[in-house]
Amino acid sequence: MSEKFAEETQKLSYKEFKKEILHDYNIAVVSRECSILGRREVLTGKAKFGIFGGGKEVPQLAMAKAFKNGDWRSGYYRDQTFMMAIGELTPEQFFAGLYAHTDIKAEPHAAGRQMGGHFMTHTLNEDGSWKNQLEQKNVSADISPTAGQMPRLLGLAQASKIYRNIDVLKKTNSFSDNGNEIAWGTIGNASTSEGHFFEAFNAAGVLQVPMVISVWDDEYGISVPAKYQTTKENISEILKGFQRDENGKGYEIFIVNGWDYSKLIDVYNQASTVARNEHVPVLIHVKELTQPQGHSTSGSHERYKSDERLEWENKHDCIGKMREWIISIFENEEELINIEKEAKKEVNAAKRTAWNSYLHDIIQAQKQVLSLLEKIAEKSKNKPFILKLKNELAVIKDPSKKEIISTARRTLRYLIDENNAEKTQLLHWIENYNKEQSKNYNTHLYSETKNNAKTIKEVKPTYDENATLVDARVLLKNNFDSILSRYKEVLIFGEDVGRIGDVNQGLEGLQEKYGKLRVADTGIREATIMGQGIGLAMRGLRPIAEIQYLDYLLYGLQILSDDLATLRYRSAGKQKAPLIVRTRGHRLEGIWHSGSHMGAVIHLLRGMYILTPRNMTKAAGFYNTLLQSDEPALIVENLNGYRLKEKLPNNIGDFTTPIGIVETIKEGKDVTILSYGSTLKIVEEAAKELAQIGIDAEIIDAQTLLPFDLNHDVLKSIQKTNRLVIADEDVPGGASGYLLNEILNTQNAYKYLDSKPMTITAKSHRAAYGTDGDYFSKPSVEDIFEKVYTLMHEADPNTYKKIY
Ligand SMILES: Cc1ncc(C[n+]2csc(CCOP(=O)(O)OP(=O)(O)O)c2C)c(N)n1
Ligand SMILES: [Mg+2]
Repeated sequence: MSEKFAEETQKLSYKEFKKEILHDYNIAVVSRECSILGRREVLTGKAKFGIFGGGKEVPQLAMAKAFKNGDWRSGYYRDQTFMMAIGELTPEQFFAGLYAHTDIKAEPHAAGRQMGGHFMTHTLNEDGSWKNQLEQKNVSADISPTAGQMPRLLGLAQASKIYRNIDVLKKTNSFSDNGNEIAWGTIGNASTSEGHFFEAFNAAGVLQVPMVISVWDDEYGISVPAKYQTTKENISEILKGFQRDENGKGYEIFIVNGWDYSKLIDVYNQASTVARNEHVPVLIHVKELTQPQGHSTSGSHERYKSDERLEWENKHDCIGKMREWIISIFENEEELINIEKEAKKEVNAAKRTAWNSYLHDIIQAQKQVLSLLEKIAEKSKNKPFILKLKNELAVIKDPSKKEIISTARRTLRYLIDENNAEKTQLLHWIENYNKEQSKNYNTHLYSETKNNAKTIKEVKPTYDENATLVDARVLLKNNFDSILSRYKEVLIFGEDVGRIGDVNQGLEGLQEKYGKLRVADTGIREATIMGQGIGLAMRGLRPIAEIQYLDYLLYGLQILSDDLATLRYRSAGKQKAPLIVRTRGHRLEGIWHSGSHMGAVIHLLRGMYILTPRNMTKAAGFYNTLLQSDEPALIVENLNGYRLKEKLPNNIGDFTTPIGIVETIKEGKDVTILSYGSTLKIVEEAAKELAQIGIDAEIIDAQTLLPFDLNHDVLKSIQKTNRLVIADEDVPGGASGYLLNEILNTQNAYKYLDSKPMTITAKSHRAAYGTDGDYFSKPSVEDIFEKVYTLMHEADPNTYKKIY
């Protein structure tokens, strides 16, 4: 027993001491039994896939002891024992997760939307408002991409620093008690090979935030051993240079074996004290862990581990070692045998209860369909066929929803020319079942609460009679100034955002006014700038995180796509992170300054709003709208718009730009041209030239790509002009393809078209550098003029003679 642990335990009576250890042992063996039975459930076909925490139980007991109310975890799929130890996972819930039970009461970790082993706690009430995070243990919803938990972890930890150091936020709130909360991260040894790990690790050292990272080291990443993963096969060894010392701030680093229960408790205690009190980040390298059942249910580890390794793992199993240690102090094995026996019984019973509960409603549905089919068959001329379907469904002992509804739908094919009450009943059943399941599987991509951004009403900008024309960046800056003074929880950060007030001076002077924490420079590290935003937003702050140019969004895109954009969905509406991502793009020439991969962006970021304001007044309005809502969004400002003149509104900070509403910026009767962002300037110029030869184009600004045109105003325009052109700078089939699909398929505008719908896009190529490179890569005024003219020529060759 280590000294520190002995000291701590002296404070407890012998009885209490023993009770606590046996309690922990019990959690560990219950957790292990869950892993063992869980694997069996998958192999016998009751669940699709299993990934478990076997072999990592003991360090998680220690982490749970140091984890306090208000703290946060951002971890990965091995942490079932931790979840059990903090009281947030029962064996029954464990199996409900494995079966993908869609009732959130039975499966509170993802309501069946994620594979088992992905955990969370609820941070939102039913109405979408925040719960008091100080009264609970907080677990940010897990994601599967390895190291994807790291960027968010940084933000969760930084929130404590913000709450501790910004006076106006210190008042009692439900997120932080003077910044005393730790963000605890867990990651597998192999996942530390990812860039996200190193980026977040460095950033936390720079920021000095209370983040404790545990590396669960079992020397493998699926089948690939440490020698292919980590230099010197040792993550703490190579991170030694981060150790804080007289030369500068850095990390506290601990190394401990994962089977050493008492030492682990010491280490986690020390880590907790350092991180909580001093806001120093900590690395705990937990070594000598094992994976007794292999990586997951999709394979067995005997395929890639040597006999020696397997034997070593057997000897070093952390529960086995803990057991030996307990026997060495209490000299009594019987209690342990009893705990083990009871655990088996308990887990077996929990498994059965969870399965029955999961199946209950499904069996009801099966019975309903069987009875409907029986009645229908009696009346149908296709009786034998329907009875065959019925019988096939009847013999399925543990049916899936898919098997039931698919049988019901296939039956309809035998009833095509039959009409009776029974058929109507079946149709109703199918409709209702689809609706019910849609609630289970297809909800909460966006906020379904009253704070939904789409409900924020438009407030138009208003102007003094003699309103001044200003550089648009001044308008934006004045609006950010207003935002920072109205919303104390707003923080703006990114590369060059602080000292110089961003590369286009949209924040000029605001760091001086609001301080280095609220308007902050960051390192060049887009993935963790996004992660910072996500974590801060989860803890009640309102970050505006900047990606310097749209071209570099790709570095942060993975984390936005996998984490932020899925958060509400994967948590079934129980977590949110209302992060605003600010960037600028379009019309700087060259491969990396062409910035128009909007198609890629909208497809990867379903779950966020994608807003493309055509000027800074519109952009400012979007910020104002979003801050009144609780949803995440990306705003793409026009890079060439900051020096253009715009009229300064007199209601800065108050006016809003609505989400999902297009704007007609020029009325016309001959052709509808839809565009967005900076391409609109080119479209407007082309429209002027077209007007000179008698073609009257209607120009519509899409304004928001996700969601697009909720009122179907483009359809109304097409009903008038009967012609559609979509113009943008993306590749063919990119954002213009998406818009075309929305208009033709969702709005059904094809009925009103007299000409083939046309898209005018950049070439199906890469964009070249410079003015001329741009001209020959992207749509020009001439391109738009000629293409629209050709469209009109095809429709009316007498009026519009062939141009060339
Ligand atoms: C980005 C990404 N790449 C690959 C995978 C597939 N994958 C899942 S787990 C895993 C190995 C992780 O090993 P480690 O981090 O050591 O954790 P362990 O499973 O050993 O606890 C891999 C490659 C993934 N989930 N995400
Ligand atoms: Mg590993």
